[in-house]
Amino acid sequence: MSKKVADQIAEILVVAGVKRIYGVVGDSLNGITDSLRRQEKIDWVHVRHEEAGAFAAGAEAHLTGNLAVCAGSCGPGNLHLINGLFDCHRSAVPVLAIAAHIPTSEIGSSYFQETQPETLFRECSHYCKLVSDPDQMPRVLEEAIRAAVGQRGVAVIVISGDTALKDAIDAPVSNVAGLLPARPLVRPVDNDLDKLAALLNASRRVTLLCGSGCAGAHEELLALGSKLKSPMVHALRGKEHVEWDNPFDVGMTGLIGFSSGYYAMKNCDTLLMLGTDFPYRQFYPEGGVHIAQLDVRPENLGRRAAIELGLVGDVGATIEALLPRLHEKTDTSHLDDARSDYREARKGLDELAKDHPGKELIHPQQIAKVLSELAADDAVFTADVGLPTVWAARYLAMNGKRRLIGSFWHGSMANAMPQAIGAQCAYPNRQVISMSGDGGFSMLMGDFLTLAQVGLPVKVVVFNNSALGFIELEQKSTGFINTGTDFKNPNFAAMAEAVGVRGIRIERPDDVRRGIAEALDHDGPVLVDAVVNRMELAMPPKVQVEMAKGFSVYMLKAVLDGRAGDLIELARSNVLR
Ligand SMILES: Cc1cc2nc3c(=O)[nH]c(=O)nc-3n(C[C@H](O)[C@H](O)[C@H](O)COP(=O)(O)OP(=O)(O)OC[C@H]3O[C@@H](n4cnc5c(N)ncnc54)[C@H](O)[C@@H]3O)c2cc1C
Ligand SMILES: Cc1ncc(C[n+]2csc(CCOP(=O)(O)OP(=O)(O)O)c2C)c(N)n1
Ligand SMILES: [Mg+2]
Repeated sequence: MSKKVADQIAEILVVAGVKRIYGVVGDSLNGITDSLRRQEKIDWVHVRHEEAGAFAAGAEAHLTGNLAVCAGSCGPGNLHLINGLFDCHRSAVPVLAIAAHIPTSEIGSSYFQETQPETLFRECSHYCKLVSDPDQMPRVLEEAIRAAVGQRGVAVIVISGDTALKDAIDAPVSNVAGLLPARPLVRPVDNDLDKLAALLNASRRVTLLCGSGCAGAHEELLALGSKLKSPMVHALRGKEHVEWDNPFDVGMTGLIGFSSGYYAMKNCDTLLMLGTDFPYRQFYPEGGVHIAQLDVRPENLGRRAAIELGLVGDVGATIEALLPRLHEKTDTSHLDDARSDYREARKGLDELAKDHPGKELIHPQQIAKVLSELAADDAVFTADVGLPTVWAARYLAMNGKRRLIGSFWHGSMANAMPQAIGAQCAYPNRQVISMSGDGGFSMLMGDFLTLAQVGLPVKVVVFNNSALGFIELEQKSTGFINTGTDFKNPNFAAMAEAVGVRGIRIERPDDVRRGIAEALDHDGPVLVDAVVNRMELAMPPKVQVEMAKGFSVYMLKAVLDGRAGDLIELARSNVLR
């Protein structure tokens, strides 16, 4: 049999190191899935919903740093990919989507299932091209792969089923080095490093704001902190890379962050942003504070706060070149103050996670804390958007081996379990824990069946508060009457058992540790149905009124903090106007 375009696609993906494709089959994809079947080198991971496939691919790409692939059949099949692909693209992880298309001869005739994939995927990709002739191959697929890997994000190839079944042209396929050139090492020029050093040397209280761009630069970060005696605040996506074994870490800042993070940034005279795109402008210091920013992407400089110095470079390489230019500071008072604020904030949060004997209600914080205590050293955690993100950010202890993934930019519900599927496929022997909301879990619940079908030992912990809790809290705190937030949930543990997955229901604080230990020890997929307190008063302490102006989420903090006085003040300035 002559080589088909579909075979060529499969071959190129093997060269690119692709191990599996997540998707749902369809006639327009049959040529490709059949090539994979014959080739026996790439697994087809049969998910129940294409969105779950895209989330799974994104998680695999996030964890491994390598290209991951998902696919959908024409029309609705590839439309279902879109939300997950937005997440991958916003998270800047290299994912290729194969969007199968209607028959070539029918394009443009409002045919059955017709959409315009090149338009639809444009917004969530760096590259989106139609393959309509075998002569375009292998070039188009190779370009797509280089775009996804090089620019970090999504690339889409659109291909009709009939094109995939045409004879391939006899063209050479790139080797790995040609297909996947290594990332360059970028460093600011000496003059810029001198300017940054002069600014830091002249400052008394330097704070570092560190994001995911600090991955792989832990040692350099610590050396910088030590020389400058500077506290380090992390952004959520920086947590897994910055927080651990770090005597300079003073917690996260932001809506769901720690007050110590906020104050360390407010009380500095120079803020140095390292590999972060932390989005919430209200949390940046104002007036009189110098801000410098280092990022590999020039377009990300200065878009969150007014900076006076922007440098393009890699965090690790730049710190290395910067260190010899810095004078060692001796005054530790700024760091000491921030560390002491951090200890206070940590103490308050840990108090909320305690199991008080005789109490009936389980605090969701207790679940998260016990998960952190009992999980494996190299566990992968995924957390749903909503309150599970809050619990993950506050209670999971990172250690340089553990990983944490969420939908932190796109902010989509239902991300955690599908991401856990991708994590477990990529790392079959690691413990993978999905911290799911009951809303998030039930939104893509069909793919719970994938755990049993594919044999993925994911531990799904459902924070069952019978509500869209995050939004309910927002509604309550901003003066809305709760609407559309409650759930009539089944017993999720019994439901799990009915589909062949171990189910453990936890209803009392005394049972939390035992239930979670049993789940983590189980040799296969498990669902923990953790019945937790619906109205959890859990926002960070000591949020100042001035932060809240025009920003309703802060009212939430005032309510949850029990500071009625502040609330009235906030209501006056925000709602009663
Ligand atoms: C419900 C909810 C609540 C949230 N609340 C908060 C909150 O309170 N606080 C919070 O922090 N986040 C919060 N987030 C997440 C938030 O939206 C952002 O996603 C997060 O703050 C971004 O973290 P980051 O700066 O590390 O981001 P990234 O986007 O990962 O930023 C990394 C930056 O580093 C650059 N970079 C990459 N590699 C390098 C390198 N080698 N050298 C130099 N630069 C590099 C990139 O170009 C990018 O600009 C929340 C999300 C959700 C869903
Ligand atoms: C797809 C999608 N729909 C709606 C929202 C708005 N939203 C954000 S969090 C949330 C509630 C999540 O509820 P659940 O998963 O039960 O978690 P909880 O906050 O209750 O712990 C909603 C509706 C969203 N972010 N994504
Ligand atoms: Mg809920």
